[in-house]
Parts: sequence; C-alpha cells; structure tokens
Amino acid sequence: MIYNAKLEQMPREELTQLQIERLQSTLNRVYRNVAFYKDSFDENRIDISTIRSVEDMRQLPFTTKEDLRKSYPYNMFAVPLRDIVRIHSTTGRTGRPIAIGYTRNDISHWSEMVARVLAGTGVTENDFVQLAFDYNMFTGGLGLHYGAEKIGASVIPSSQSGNVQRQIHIMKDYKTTVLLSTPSYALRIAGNLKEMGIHPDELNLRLGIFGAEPWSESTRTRIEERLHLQAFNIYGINEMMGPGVSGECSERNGLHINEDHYIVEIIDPLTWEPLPHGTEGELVITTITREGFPLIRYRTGDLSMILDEPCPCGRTTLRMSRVAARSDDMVVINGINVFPAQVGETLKKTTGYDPRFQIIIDEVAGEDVMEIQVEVLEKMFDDEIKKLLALKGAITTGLERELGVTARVTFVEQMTLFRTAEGRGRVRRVIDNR
Ligand code: DLL
Repeated sequence: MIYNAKLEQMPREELTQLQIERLQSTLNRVYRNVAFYKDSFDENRIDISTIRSVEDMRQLPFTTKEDLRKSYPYNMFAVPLRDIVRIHSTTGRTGRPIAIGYTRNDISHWSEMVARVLAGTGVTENDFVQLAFDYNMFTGGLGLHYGAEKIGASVIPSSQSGNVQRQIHIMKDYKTTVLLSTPSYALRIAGNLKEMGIHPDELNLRLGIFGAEPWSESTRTRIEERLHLQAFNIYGINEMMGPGVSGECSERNGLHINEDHYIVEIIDPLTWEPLPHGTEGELVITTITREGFPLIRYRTGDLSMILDEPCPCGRTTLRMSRVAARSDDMVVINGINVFPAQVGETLKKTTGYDPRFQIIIDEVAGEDVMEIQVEVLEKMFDDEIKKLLALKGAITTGLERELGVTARVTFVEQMTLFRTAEGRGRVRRVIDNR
C-alpha cells in the first residue's frame, strides 16, 4: 500500500522543485544556526544563495562522522535546546558518541517515513507488530515504534533484550503477524523455534521487516523458509534520524528513498567525485526537512547505488540498492583496494554457498600477505580430499580473477572464526596485523 500517494508518487519535476526549496531553507538555517556550517561555508567561500540545483550542491563540503564526534554533544544542533523533544545517540563503540536531537516536527516526519516504509511492505492497522529492536538510545526501537503506531497497528514493544524463547512465547501468545528485527536475530528466533519444537505454521507471522545490518538475498531466502513469512529490507542510520531513510516495496527490487526529506548522492569513496546512477559508491545524504540536527552531504560510509528505472509499484522516488558493505571496511593489499563484500561474492560464486569467512592480513618482508579463512559448511564438505583441494583452487583463482589479488585460502571448521564480543557475535571481517 502507498501510505502517502501525494509525496511518494509526485511527478519528478515537482519533487525536484520541492527538494531545492527545502534545501535552500536548510542551507539558510544551518548557516545561521550552526557554527560548524557557517565556518565551513565561509572557509570554502560558498555563497549559499547560488545553490539552486542538486548539481550545485556539489560545491558544498562533506560532513563526516568525525565532524559530528567533535561537536558532541550539542554543537551541531540547529535549534535552541528547549525545542528538542528527544535525544538519541550512537553507541560510541568506535570513538566518541554522537548525540542526535529531534524537534517535535522531526519526530512527526520520522514517524511518517517509517509508516510509509512499513505500509509499503503491507503492514496495516490489523497487524500485530512485534518490535524486537532495542528501545534505548539506539533509534531502532522507538523510531520504528512511532511509525507502526501511526499506521494503527498493535505494537508489541518486546525489544531485543531478554531471551529469545520469551520472544517466541510472546509471538505465539499475542499472534504476532509482523516481526521487526535484525536479520541475524530473525535467524536466532528460527533456530530457537526448532529447538522448542514449534513449527513456524503454529505462529501467525506473515511479514518480516529487517535491517540495521547488511544481509544478502540468500539470508532472505533462509529466513523466509524458516519463519514462513515474506521478508523486506529497511535501511536507516542514527545520524539520519534512524530507520526509515528507505525501504523495499512489494517489488523488493531496491529500497525507495524518502526523497522529500533526503537528497541522496553516490560518490567515489576514494576520489570523492560524484558517480552516476547505477554505479556503486558511497552513499551521501543531505537532510532537507530536519530542524534539530540538519546535515549537509553527510558521508554515511555505506556502499550502495542509485536505481532510477521506474518501479512497477507506482512510486516515483529513486531507489537504492541493498547496502552490502561499508567503504571503511575497505583494505588495501599491495596497492589494490579490496572490499570484504567482493570476497564474499567470489566465495558465493565459486562454492554455490554463502560461507562465513575472515580476511587476515600480515606484512612479510615488505609485502602484504592476505589469508582468507573460510568456514566450511557441512553441505560444502566432501570426504574426498581431492574435491576439497579443487574447491580451494577454484576460490584462489576466482579471487585472482575478480579482485586481482593473490590470497592463501584455508578451510576451517564451522564456528571457529574469531567473533566480536559486541555486534551480537558477528564474525569480524578483517584482522589487519600490519
Ligand atoms: O541501524 C538504524 C536502523 C534501525 C536501521 C532499525 C534499520 C532498522 P545505526 O546503528 O546508526 O542505525 O547503524 C547504521 O547500519 O550505516 C549501515 O551500515 C547499517 N544498516 C542499517 N540498515 C541496513 C540495511 C541503524 N537494511 C548502519 N542493510 C548503516 C544493510 C544496514 N546495512
């Protein structure tokens, strides 16, 4: 269902006009109210009155995570603190945290964006939405909660804390029809269902809306098979309010961007040059309605591409491809840029499966040496050592062909790769010993 036909199906020229007007007023507001932007525009000799198109925006400097960290907690807020009605923050796990402030209007826009994404997947007022994201400084819980309530669904704020089995009991007793969580948590639920001897058909799940971490099409299939629901992707980032920047419609072919609130660009993460639609690069977002915490050309670090073919669903908004990796995951091996996601793709192509892996980099006699440890899945396993060796050879050749790097490939048993304590036991992708 299209929640806001006027804005989600607006003719492109009108939408562009709306974006420019909103951009101009945002630029004026940040110039007046945020010292960081005033200084940055002055230093770069930018006259904001000359920014009259999305192309003109390219003169504007980027905003980075580091800029936001430096301004912790309130220096990037563009309104007096009495107008702020909510504060969320990043965890600060990888540095100083970032505080994000919302005015009443911001909360209302955010709820609307989440409502659009949820409605786009088919959520209605008749649904029981179980919200298994943390309700705290993280934006997942509260952000999605307000959007689901706006649609009129019955929201069950089960949160992610507590044990998974309790989550399942709630799901069963309350006849939950929609699950909102990370994809990995959905798989944990599926695993526990099996242990508890509950068949997915004993539940009432029909939709699952997952995000907050990268996931693949094969994970989608796995979740759908194990939970008997239809799975959709939702994207967002705390700095951009939280979930709801974009989400999949019934076509599930890219995530529609809420373009009346955000202008998106894709840049080359190394040269910072703009890239055309259809080319993968780093996603850069400018907020154009936000009052509390407006951001100009914010480098998200996420890799995606813009899809501009018309969508059969009837929405006119641009879509972004699923975020499979971050630009800061990139490692340079003997001068060649390697993204862990590319290694994953090659493994998938050569093995036909999606095994977990870890990249370990060392320096030996001035040369970078890369080892890729692959967790062998049972179904990949073959008693015949010859076949395993052939598979290893195929992976090595595949990596040389696709990435242009030579790597030593080793097979390890399942669940032996080093996992981070935080990040809910995710495998650490890269261990760089250089
Ligand atoms: O994860 C907000 C969110 C909550 C999104 C609930 C979706 C659902 P952060 O903690 O700031 O915010 O993490 C944002 O997570 O830059 C991406 O790298 C990654 N990410 C978020 N959604 C997706 C997705 C929330 N659907 C960071 N696919 C982003 C891939 C995602 N990566």
